[in-house]
Amino acid sequence: MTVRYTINSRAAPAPSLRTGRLSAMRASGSCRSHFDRLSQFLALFVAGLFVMEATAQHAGDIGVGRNSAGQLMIRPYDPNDTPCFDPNEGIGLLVPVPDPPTPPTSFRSTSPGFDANFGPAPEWDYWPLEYGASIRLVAVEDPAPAFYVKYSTQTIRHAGDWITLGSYVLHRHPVFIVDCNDPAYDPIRTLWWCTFVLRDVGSTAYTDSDPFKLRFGLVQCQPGDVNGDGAVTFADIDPFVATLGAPEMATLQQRCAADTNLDGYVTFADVDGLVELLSATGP
Ligand SMILES: [Ca+2]
Ligand SMILES: [Ca+2]
Repeated sequence: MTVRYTINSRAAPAPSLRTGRLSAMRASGSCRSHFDRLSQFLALFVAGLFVMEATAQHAGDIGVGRNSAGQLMIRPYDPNDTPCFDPNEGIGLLVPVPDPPTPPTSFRSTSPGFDANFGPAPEWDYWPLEYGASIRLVAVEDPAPAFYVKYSTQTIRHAGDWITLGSYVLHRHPVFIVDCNDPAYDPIRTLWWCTFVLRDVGSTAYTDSDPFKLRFGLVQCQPGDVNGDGAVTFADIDPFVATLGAPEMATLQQRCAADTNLDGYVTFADVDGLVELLSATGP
């Protein structure tokens, strides 16, 4: 299990009843089968007590390199190597601006950044960029509602937008922003994201990286640990069901932990994920 981000000292803004309810209702068509699975699981392991240990958060910046075929790539995470941020696992932490107790006008993060100065990793065919590279971060989808990325005068608000990351020795920290004043901002949402590629417009002419999704949230949580006791057990089922039924009444921490499929909301689509987390720990 992976701890995904660190606890934010500030509570969430007052949640919206509307969007969370609508999300749950949109997913309700499959609620019967999901609850059937949960019931079957409970019957099967009713005597069990599952404990899930957290591992260290993925830390550091995103390593920007290329493979031997000349395609840009991000450096895979290795717990025994220099820490780097793996978008497949890590989630960036947003902080409120301005500081509490003033109501925030935005949530922002400058981490992870992008760094081309990691060493080679031959086992992954990961190599440093060569002189002449000029790398951009390019959005390949519209960012999540109310979410955008900014560096200096460059902004990513739509698919196709880009910002400059730099040369073969680049090390840059764009600002990832959730705008609370955006009409599309939903305070009950717990995650925002965008999918990007790395693009070389320099003389090295590397091909685009594979797409990767960067996610950002407001708190750290362990998926499935809805009661916040540090483990995923049967004791999380009741608070999960309560959060599912009334996400607007749950804490930010509970909504984060109950969102097992990482779509930013607690819906019936998260039931399977909870079952899998419970199953993964074993009786
Ligand atoms: Ca728990
Ligand atoms: Ca979800």
